[in-house]
Amino acid sequence: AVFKAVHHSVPPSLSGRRPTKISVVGAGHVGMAIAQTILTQDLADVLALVDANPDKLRGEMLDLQHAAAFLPRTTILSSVDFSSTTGSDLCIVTAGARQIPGESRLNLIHRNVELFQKIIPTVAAKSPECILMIVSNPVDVLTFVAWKLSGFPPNRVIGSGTNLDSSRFRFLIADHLQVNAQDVQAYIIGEHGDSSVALWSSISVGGVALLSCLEKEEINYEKETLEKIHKAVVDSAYEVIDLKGYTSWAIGYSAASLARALLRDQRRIHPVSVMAKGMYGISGEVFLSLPAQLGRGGVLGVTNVHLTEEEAQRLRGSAETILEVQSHLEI
Ligand code: 6V0
Repeated sequence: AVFKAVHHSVPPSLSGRRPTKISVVGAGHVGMAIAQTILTQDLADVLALVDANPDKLRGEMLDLQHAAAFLPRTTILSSVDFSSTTGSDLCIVTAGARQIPGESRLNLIHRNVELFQKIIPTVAAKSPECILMIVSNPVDVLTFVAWKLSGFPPNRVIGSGTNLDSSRFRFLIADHLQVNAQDVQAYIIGEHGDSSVALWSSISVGGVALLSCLEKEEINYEKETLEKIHKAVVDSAYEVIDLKGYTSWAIGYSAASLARALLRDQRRIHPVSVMAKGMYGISGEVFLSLPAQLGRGGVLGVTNVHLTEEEAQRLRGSAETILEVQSHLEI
C-alpha cells in the first residue's frame, strides 16, 4: 500500500457529500472550451464528455486527463452512447450541425432539431433531475425544443443566451471608458442574434447610471454612437468566425460562469434564455434572454428590470422573430 491506514472509516461528515457531475454533449470547439474552463475552475467532481465521433472523443478525454497533475482532482469520463452521463447535475449541450456555405438558417434549425430529437430524450432519461443548459445555435429556438423534448419544468431548462453578448457589451463599454469590465453592469437581452436588445437605460458603472450621468453633465452623445456599440456586439461573433473559423474561449467562460451560479447556488443574475411567456407583454411560448437569478434549483426568478417603451417594443419584436422561426418546426 502507498499509505499506512490512519483512519479505518471516513468521517460521516465527509462521506455524505455527493459528487457534483457535469456532462458536456458535443466535444467540438465549444464543448471542449467549456470542459477545460470547468476543469480549471474546479466546478465538478466528475466531468462526462459525449460526442458522436469516438476517436475525437477519446483523444479529447485523454488529452484532458493528461493534465491531471496540474488541475484540481476531477474524474473525466466519456461515451458515445450517453452512458457516462447518468446522474448528472448539469448537462450542457453544444452538439450541433454547422452551417455550410449557402445553407439557410432555417435549414440549420431543421438539422439541429433532428439532432436534438435524438439527444435530448436520452440526456433527460439518464439525468432526470438535471438542469439542462443549451448552447447549440440557434440557441433560443433550441432551448424551446429541448424544453419540449425533455418534459422538464421550464426552471430547469436554460439557454446560454445573451450571457455572452452581455460580456462582449461590457467589454466594449469598459474599453471605451477605460474601466474594469466587472464594474460595468450592462445587459443585452432578447434573441442571441441579430434582433437582440441593448438595455442602455439601465447601464451603470460602479453604481453610476451611465445615461443620466452623461445627460446631467451635458455630455453630448449620439444615439448613433450607442447603436454602433450594440452593432459591434452583434457583429463580433461573425468577426471572430471570419478570423479564426469558430468562437470558443468566451463562450467557454460564459457557460462556466453559468455552471458556477447554478451548481454552487450563487443566486447571481445572468441574462440567459428562459421561458418568457407573460413577461413584458410577450404572449407566446418562447425562450429568450432576460436577466435571471440562477441557483441550485435552476432559474429562481427573472428580475423586474425597467425597460423604456422602446426597449420593451424591441424585446417583443425579438420574441416575434423567434416565434416565427418556431412556427415552422414540427416537434
Ligand atoms: P463543432 O466544433 O463542429 O462541434 C460540434 C460537435 O458536435 C462535433 O464534435 C460533433 O461530432 C458533435 N456531434 C454531432 N452530432 C452529435 C451527436 N448526435 N451526439 C453527440 N455529439 C454530436 O462546432 P462548435 O463546437 O464550434 O459549435 C457547436 C455549436 O455551438 C454550434 O451550433 C454553434 O453555432 C454553437 N455556438 C453557440 C454559442 C452561443 O453563444 N450559444 C457560441 C458559439 C458556438
